[in-house]
Amino acid sequence: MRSWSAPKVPRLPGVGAPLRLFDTAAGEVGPTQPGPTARLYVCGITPYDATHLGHANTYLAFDLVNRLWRDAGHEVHFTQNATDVDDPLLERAEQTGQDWRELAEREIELFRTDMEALRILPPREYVGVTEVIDQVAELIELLRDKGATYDLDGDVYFDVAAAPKFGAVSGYSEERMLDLFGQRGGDPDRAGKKHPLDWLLWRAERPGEPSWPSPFGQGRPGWHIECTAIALANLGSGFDVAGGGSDLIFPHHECGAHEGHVAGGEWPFAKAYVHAGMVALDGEKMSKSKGNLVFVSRLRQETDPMAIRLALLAHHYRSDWEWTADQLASAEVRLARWRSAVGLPAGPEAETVLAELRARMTDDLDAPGALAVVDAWADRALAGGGAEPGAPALVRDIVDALLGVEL
Ligand code: 5CA
Ligand code: ZN
Repeated sequence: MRSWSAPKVPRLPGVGAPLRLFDTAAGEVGPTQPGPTARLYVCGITPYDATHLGHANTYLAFDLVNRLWRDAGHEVHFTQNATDVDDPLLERAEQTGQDWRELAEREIELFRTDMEALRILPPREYVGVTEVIDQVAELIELLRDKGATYDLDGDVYFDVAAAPKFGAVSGYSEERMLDLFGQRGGDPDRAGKKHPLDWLLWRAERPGEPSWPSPFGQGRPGWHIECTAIALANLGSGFDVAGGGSDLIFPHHECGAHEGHVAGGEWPFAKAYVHAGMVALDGEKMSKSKGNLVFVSRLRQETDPMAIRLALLAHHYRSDWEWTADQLASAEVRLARWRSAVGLPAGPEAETVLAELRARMTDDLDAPGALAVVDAWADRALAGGGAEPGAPALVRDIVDALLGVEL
């Protein structure tokens, strides 16, 4: 599919430090160690509703990863999927009497415009699952050849017994896994399964549902295998970061890691599993299924997208937090102050701003710390401190390149 257009990223003097990130599988912050090309996979939307602030927060986090890697001198190969056929999409289309393809296409297009407005760097490959059904089926065949699957009434399951390291990504107890599996699209109670946590790879055609031919008969892919197939095809096994919100830790990233391991023979499938926190509204996680949403496209009608970006940056990417309207008001004030400061003919020297921002951001993306650094510079500049003529322009570039905020 078409990706979206890329904002320009200014080049900064010098080179940033290696990026350190919290890896869920390791349970600690450690250095990312990409080669010349850093490889990033970020799970995309299920396009049955518009982009909300929770999505935006997650994609912003990985946009920062992308920017910090570039600043450290890497090229970044970034791939993203869109889950353009899945139960929730089909259910929504059915409820509202729309064609599921049209619904998906419309929401994906809106997502692109939201991502562009928020200055999220686009993936090199933006792949809809329906574009790669054959690739997904081939991967399932490979898993079948390795003895990792079984058939249940025409559906194909991954046999969790074929994944000796199961649990290694999430670190969750079996009880917690069972609980989350049921809540997040799994079917722990289906009769006939060998183990409650075995997950669906291929779903045989049901009446009224879209389906494609495959070696296992007409049907459609299960959820986790799509990301494994798309990541493998574009990035290969052993890529640097697999990312998404923390609701994807289990089962999605856990299951995907073992599919990739069995298929590619390499462990770990991704060198680091990185997760953004959940954004809530009125005390509950923002989610399309609950409907407690603040849409990016709606907020964009009343404010500058850079204020939205700044409002999100005020939270550490790993924390869970709740959206309130006053956060946007504070972000608007900050944006106006920063714009005034970089519009001055001179200001306090900016090399230390660059060094401090790099230090904050490469330390597990401490965006709130980075905002404080720029705030302090802007305060000094607006108070008439400093006489460096090049400083305002350099701060403008730093904030653009590392935080993605255009002043
Ligand atoms: N299509 C799958 C991934 S393959 C999916 O989870 N789609 S989604 O539309 O439900 O979510 C898209 C991304 O936004 C995921 O990374 C998810 O973890 C993240 N996300 C969803 N809700 C929130 C939220 N309230 N706060 C933060 N991130 C969220
Ligand atoms: Zn995914």
